[in-house]
Parts: sequence; structure tokens; C-alpha cells
Amino acid sequence: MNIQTTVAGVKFDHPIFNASGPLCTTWEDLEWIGKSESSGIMMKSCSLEPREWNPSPRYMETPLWSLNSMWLPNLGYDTYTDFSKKLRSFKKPVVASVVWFTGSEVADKNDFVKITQAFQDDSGVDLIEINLSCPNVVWKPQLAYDFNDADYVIWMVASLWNKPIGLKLPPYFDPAHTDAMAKVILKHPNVKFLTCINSVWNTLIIDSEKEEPIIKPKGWFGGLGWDYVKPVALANVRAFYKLLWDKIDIIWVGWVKSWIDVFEFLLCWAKAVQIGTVYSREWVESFGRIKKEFEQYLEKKWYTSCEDFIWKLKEL
Ligand code: RRO
Repeated sequence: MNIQTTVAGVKFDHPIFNASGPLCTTWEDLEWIGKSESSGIMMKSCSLEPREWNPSPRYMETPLWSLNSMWLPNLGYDTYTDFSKKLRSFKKPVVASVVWFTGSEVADKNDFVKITQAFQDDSGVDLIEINLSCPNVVWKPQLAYDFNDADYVIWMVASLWNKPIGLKLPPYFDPAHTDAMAKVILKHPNVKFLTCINSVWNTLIIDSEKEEPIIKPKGWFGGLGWDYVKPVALANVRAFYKLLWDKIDIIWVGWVKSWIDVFEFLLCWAKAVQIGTVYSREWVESFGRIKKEFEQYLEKKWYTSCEDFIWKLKEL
């Protein structure tokens, strides 16, 4: 069975790898992913300066949802450019995630340029994901909801082109907003892939037993993921596919936990899937488990490659 896939021309042995989020921050995390059955190595979103975690409690999960407010903890972009060179030894695609955040209230959009330039230059990175959608920054709206700002930032980094650039987008809930973002993307042919979606932002969950909210930062509001969010992710993939299918090679997705999600997302226009919450729950075993279950399911359906079903959802 051949379940290889490509993202912006970069080959992955199979469609399942980690999302930028849990357990991809330190060298040890990344080395474990390198040795695992993940088809790629995605690094944590990085900023100009290193950043610490938000105060606890900042993360909670149940079988149906996860809620986070990590606040971009990372070791600073120059550490990840170094890591990326060493990660080449695992012979699988390495993906950088770049975020606009200086560590102070005065974030400068030129950060994006500086960091993206470092990954363009002499690094081990194959793809660069620009995170326009961190839900947990207190004093800023998400860039992806400000279409003029997003246009400007994409223009700045797209001009540095030599490695494929993609955008990590938040969920959009109104077709007018999906249309507006697609129009921005179409102005920048160097944008080659989208990662849909980041967690659903500004959500509140309370513990009725304790009679208190479950996370502390940002007035208790965090980014929601997992089962609650999957239909929103599918709808966003569908919406962007309809608008951009012949321009943007790829649409990637999150909120996957089993073979059925992988199958559904590929059927519905994704080329690869990233796993976050399930990876943090099951750790590196999650990649092999989901891949094996996925292959078994394809065998049962007599499919021999992703080409047999990818993007082939029947129309109603
Ligand atoms: O670190 C975080 O709090 C975080 C990030 Br950068 C992101 O893009 N999405 C998310 O749910 N959390």
C-alpha cells in the first residue's frame, strides 16, 4: 500500500504528522518525533525572543474537548533554526512555524520577516507555516481576522520566497470572511498551503463541581479543540477548497484522533493531517496507531493508495 502524499511539492511518506502545539518545543520533544512514525517534524510556533508558559491552570482536556492557553512558550527562533539543521538526519520533512510576537506589547510585523528569513536561509526546514491565528495573545486581535494587516504581513514574507510558505488560519464562521481571506491569499501566489484550523478562540468552560473556571489566563478564555471542533474544521477546509482548489495545492487540518478522521479529512479535500491533542495524550505511539488503523481501513475498502479516494467526497 502506498499512502505517500505531498504538501506544496514536499513528499511525506504518509499523511499523519504532529501539529505545532503540544510536545514539539524542546530538542528532546523533536528528537522523539523524529524517531517516531510521524511523517514529518513540526516545530512549535516561535517568536523572536524565548517565551515562558502562561500561569497554571492553562490546559485541561476531557474525552470531548481540550482547552488551552499556553501563550506561545518557545525557545526563540534562532534555537529552532539550529534544531532544524540537526533534524535533517531523520530524513523526513521539517516544518517551522513562525509567529508575530516579540515578547512585549509592542509587536513588530518585521519580526515575521526576520524569523522567516532565518528559516529561508541556511536552515533544515522544508516548509514554513506562518501562524496568523494564535488564540491566546491578550492585547492583540488575531492577524487573520484583520484582512489588511494579514495582506501586509503575507506580502512581506512572501517576497522572501525560496521555501514554500503556508498560513495557519483560525476558524471562520461567516462565508464573507472566508471569501475575504481567500481574496488576500490569491494576491500572493507564493502562499502554497493552508493549515486549517487553529483552536476555536475565546471559549469558556467551567467546572460546576468546583464552581470555578477551568483555566486561569486571559480572563479564563482559551482555545478549544478536539471533538467539539471537528465539524468547524471540516467546514473551513471545504470552504477554502471551493475557493482555492486550483491555486493552493494543499489544505491541512487539525483535530484528528483516529483513522476515521484521517479518512474523512482526505476525502474532503485535505492532503495531510496534523495531530495535536491525541499526540499529547498518547505521545509518539499515536502516530503509529493511527497510521496502522488507517491502513487497515483502506485495505478493507480495497484502496491501494490515497489517490483512490482523496478529494472524492460524493456530491449531494
Ligand atoms: O501557544 C499557544 O497558546 C497556542 C498557539 Br501559539 C496556537 O497557535 N494555538 C493554540 O491553541 N495555542
